[in-house]
Amino acid sequence: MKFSTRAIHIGEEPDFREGSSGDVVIPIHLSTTFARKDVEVPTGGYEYSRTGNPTRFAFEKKIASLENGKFGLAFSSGMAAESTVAFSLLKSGDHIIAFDDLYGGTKRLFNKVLNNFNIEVSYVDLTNPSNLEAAIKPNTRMVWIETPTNPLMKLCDISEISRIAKKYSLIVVVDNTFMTPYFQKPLDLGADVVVHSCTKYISGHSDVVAGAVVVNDEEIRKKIRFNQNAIGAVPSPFDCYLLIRGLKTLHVRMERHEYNAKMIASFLSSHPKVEKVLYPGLESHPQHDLAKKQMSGFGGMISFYLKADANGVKRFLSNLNIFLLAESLGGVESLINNPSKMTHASIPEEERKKIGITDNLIRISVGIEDVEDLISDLDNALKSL
Ligand code: P1T
Repeated sequence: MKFSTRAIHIGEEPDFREGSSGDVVIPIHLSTTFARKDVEVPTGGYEYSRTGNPTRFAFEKKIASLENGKFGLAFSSGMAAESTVAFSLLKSGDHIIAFDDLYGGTKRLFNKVLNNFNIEVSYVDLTNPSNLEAAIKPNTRMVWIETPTNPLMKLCDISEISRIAKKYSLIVVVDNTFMTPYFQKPLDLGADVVVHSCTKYISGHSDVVAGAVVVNDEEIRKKIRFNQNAIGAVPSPFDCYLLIRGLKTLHVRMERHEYNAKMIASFLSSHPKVEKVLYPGLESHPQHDLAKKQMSGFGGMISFYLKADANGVKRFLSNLNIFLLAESLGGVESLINNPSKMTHASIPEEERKKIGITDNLIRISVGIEDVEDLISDLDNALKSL
């Protein structure tokens, strides 16, 4: 089955057995526990809802299928997914090589949580894969990347990074939140673990906080699965229902996010008040060729530098009517964010400046509204500068 057919049907095959109702949509199994007739045999394999829940399993099956992976695991947030991956696959004394541009919360997890467990991180510019080899130490165990990165839209070559990592038995984790499996499939390119903030495009409507992990390797699955239950950061059955519902329209939404983003990126590129636009779909993006090679689309996220000082940035943001000034991304509504003050404020100023997260950097999550309305909203606000 192709992507959109799987998005709609996998995990929700109707149950036609005697006494079943043949639901087309998986029920929301609210029961926290599952009764059994035999003390040794859990009914249908279910014991307790943190350990396993039919609605959650349906979501896990669907997201795994869409990532072309064998196993899916759901979590109560993207950060819960990331923490569980780190605590399952690393131990005290280990070293991570991470892309130097990552979601601020991921850097906070690395710098302020994992460091307390003696897990070390080096931030490396992995736009050039040979920088990976140079950063490997005897205790390096993991490579952690986002591509494109949040918020600078930098790419790294997943196949090449995975090829190098394999030589040194390093686990490659790819945060695929920005692209979603519709536009990029890291496992097919050689990565070991895919993580998602499902709060974004996977759910797609800004109404659920959740995360997911997809893997192919049984040993890796076992470790993460153990801690999914042991740590217990699982999503509720209702959240799983929303995630399933979101995935069914992922392909349609992503096409429209991208269509709108391409138009907006091109509008911004030629605007005199915009210094530079960062969008992998633009030929001016330094890694446009890599984007075409490893992604099947360019997505709905755009960052750009305004030609403005702090007051100008404030004026621009407060003159928007449709774009909402808010953290997060990937919903049907367009959002705008000033990373240095919002999503990436937890990164020390010096480090932010070093990599290019300056105060005039703006990130937009292009929604699926009418693109003419979105462009005229931006145009109006730019006129205030
Ligand atoms: O918010 P949560 O579901 O816990 O996911 C964290 C996360 C992980 N990875 C990426 C690439 C992310 O962008 C995020 C969350 N990001 C935002 C809230 C944001 O506005 O960038």
